[in-house]
Formats: sequence, structure tokens, C-alpha cells
Amino acid sequence: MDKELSNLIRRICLEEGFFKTGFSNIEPMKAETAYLKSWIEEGRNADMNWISNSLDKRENPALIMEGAVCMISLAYLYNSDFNHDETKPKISRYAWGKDYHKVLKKKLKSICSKIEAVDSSIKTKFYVDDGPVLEKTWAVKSGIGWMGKHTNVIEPDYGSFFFISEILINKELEYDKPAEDLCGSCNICMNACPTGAIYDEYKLDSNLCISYQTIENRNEIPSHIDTDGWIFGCDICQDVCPFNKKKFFTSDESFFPNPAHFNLPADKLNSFTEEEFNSIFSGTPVKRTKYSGWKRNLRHITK
Ligand code: B12
Ligand code: SF4
Ligand code: SF4
Repeated sequence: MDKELSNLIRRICLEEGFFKTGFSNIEPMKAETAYLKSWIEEGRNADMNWISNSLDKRENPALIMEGAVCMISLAYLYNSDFNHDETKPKISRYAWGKDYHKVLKKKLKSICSKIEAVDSSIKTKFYVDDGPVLEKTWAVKSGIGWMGKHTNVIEPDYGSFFFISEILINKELEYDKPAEDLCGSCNICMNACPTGAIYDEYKLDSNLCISYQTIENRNEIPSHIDTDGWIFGCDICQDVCPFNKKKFFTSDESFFPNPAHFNLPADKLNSFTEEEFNSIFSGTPVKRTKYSGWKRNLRHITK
């Protein structure tokens, strides 16, 4: 274990704005991959068939990068001091500002070049959401936080409104202990979910999740699903969680809401032409749904 390198990495990550960094040794995630497989077999992934790709790498990240022995998990807060207007169509917090993939990749690239500059034998590889990595599972193992019953990772002080990233590295670092589960007998999130998507503690059915329906589904949203005013993603299960009441906010304005779309009435949002949609949402997560998805989501809440 390289204590000096571990401390240096923690400092570099903090300087780039990640509020927490944790290390775990890379070993196959057998039980978690078995769970993932059964989740897919039950159809809980809806039509996100790409989750079945590279299952061998998801199980064993050592197959992703030759010589990788340690997983560095990083947490970046996106919670900001703004609130949804419940009378207007709602976009989830993570998508209010710029695309986190772009913002965080720049930071991760800078972190990796600083780490590799320490010693020419160091090799790294980073991902944010876009790799064959069980990000939440590794974040838990690295001590970032525990898996809440709503299936998001919660950090005891900062809550769950943060992104997870990871860096694979070919050096042994000072490994952290997994975080303790503090959900206890609480089940506020399960009761608050309007569609019953959290069908059991720590278990989510994507078919019923408003987030899946408004972001990933490329077809019509089934009429039995009430999207409850959400037009891109959903924050309900996290908004109600007691661990998100502490109000730690990011100072990164990349994730502040853009007034061009934030808390506007449905008729205004509906009036965007395709060109306006493309220009307002260029470089943001909302672009993923495309104009047709945007119109569909707005249509669905007024049905
Ligand atoms: C697919 C996906 C989705 C799907 C499915 C969500 C889900 N719960 O898995 C949909 C489209 C619904 C979704 C929605 C959202 N997502 Co998403 N999503 C992902 C993605 C790409 C993969 C997640 C995955 O592998 N799911 C598979 C299932 C099986 O995972 P799971 O239920 O958590 O179970 C795992 C473990 O908990 C464990 N496990 C669970 N039960 C059991 C039981 C046993 C016995 C065992 C052994 C193990 C075990 O093993 C499983 C395998 O790792 C990740 C990025 C990544 N590459 O990891 C982002 C990610 C999870 N999403 C994220 C976010 C922000 C969201 C939303 C909040 C966005 C929004 N506001 O709308 C919502 C939250 C909805 C919710 N309540 O979870 C963040 C979460 C950050 C955090 N703090 O946890 C991630 C990590 C992206 C990132 N890089 O930041 N997402
Ligand atoms: S994101 Fe919304 S629909 Fe999905 S589980 Fe949470 S509350 Fe339910
Ligand atoms: S609302 Fe309660 S049960 Fe749900 S994640 Fe938060 S603490 Fe856990």
C-alpha cells in the first residue's frame, strides 16, 4: 500500500472539486454480477439491453485495463440551492446545467495526468457513467456511501445528489472500508415513489421508473404510468430522503439551472421549435431525449 501516493491522489481529487475519494482493491464482483444477471433476466432493465454488454468486465474490472489492481471511486456534488416549482413541468436536478460527462471527464483527465506524472510506471483509466463498471457497487466498496433503498448511493453528510466516477490504477493504495447502511427501518422513498418502481427494498424496476420512461425509453410512455409532472428524469425518491435535507450545495455553476428552460410553464416549453430545443439543450443531458422525446414527455404530463 502506498500511503504517500494515496494521500497525494486524495488531495489532487479534492482540488479538482470531488468532495470524496475512496479506494478499493479490484476483485471480481461475483455476487453483484449474479444479481445484475437475474435483474436483467426478470426484465427489470426494460429495453436497456446495453447493460448486458461486457458483463465479464463489469464483474472483473481487471479485464478493462491490464495491470489494474485498485479502483478509485470519486463523488462530485451537483446539488444546488434552487428548487423545482411544483406547478411547472420538472427536469431532474442532475440535468439542470451542463452535461456531467463532459464537465467531469475534463477534471478526470487532469487528475489522471497529474497522477501519471508522479511516476512513469503509473497507468490509469477513467470513466464517468460511460464504462462497463458497476459504479454504485464500487462506490460502496470504496466507502463513499451506502446503497439507499431507492438504489442510489448516499454519503452520510452530503446526501445522494452526486455523480460517481472512477479511476482504475495499477498501484496498490490504502483501501477504504465499505460505508455502513444507515437506512434502517426507514422506507420513505419507497412510499413516495408514485409508480411503485422501488418494488422491494434496494430493488428498482426500470419499466416503472419515471427516470427510465422520460430519458431512456424511445417509444411511447405507457398510459398507466403517471409521470407526475416530470419531463426529464425524476428526483422524488431522493428529494424525500432524510439524508438530502442537510443542504450541502455545489459551488460549480456548470450544474446550476439554465434560465432558458428552468421552471417555465408547459406552454412555453411546448412552444420550443426543434432548433430552439437543440440550441437551449446543446451540451446538456436533456439533449439525450431528442426533440421527439421532449415533445412526448410534455404531451404525457398533460394527458
Ligand atoms: C442503468 C442506470 C439507470 C437505470 C436503472 C437504475 C438503477 N437503479 O440501476 C435508470 C434509467 C432507471 C436510472 C435512473 C437514475 N439514475 Co442512473 N444509472 C444507470 C447506470 C448506467 C447503471 C446502473 C446499473 O448497473 N444498474 C443495474 C442494477 C441491477 O443495479 P442496482 O439495482 O443498483 O444493483 C447493484 C447493487 O446495488 C448490487 N445489489 C443490489 N441488490 C443486491 C442484492 C444482492 C443479493 C447482491 C449480492 C447485490 C445486490 O448489485 C447490483 C450490481 O452492481 C449507472 C452508471 C453505471 N455505469 O453504473 C447510472 C447511475 C446509477 N445513475 C445515476 C443517477 C443520478 C440516476 C438518477 C438519479 C437520474 C434522475 N434524476 O432521473 C435516476 C435514479 C433512479 C433510481 N431510483 O435509482 C447515478 C447515481 C449516483 C448515486 N449517487 O448513486 C449513476 C451512478 C451515474 C453516475 N455516474 O453518477 N439509471
Ligand atoms: S426516480 Fe422517481 S419513479 Fe424512479 S424510483 Fe425514484 S421516485 Fe420512483
Ligand atoms: S428515504 Fe429512507 S429508506 Fe430511502 S434511501 Fe433515504 S434513508 Fe434510505
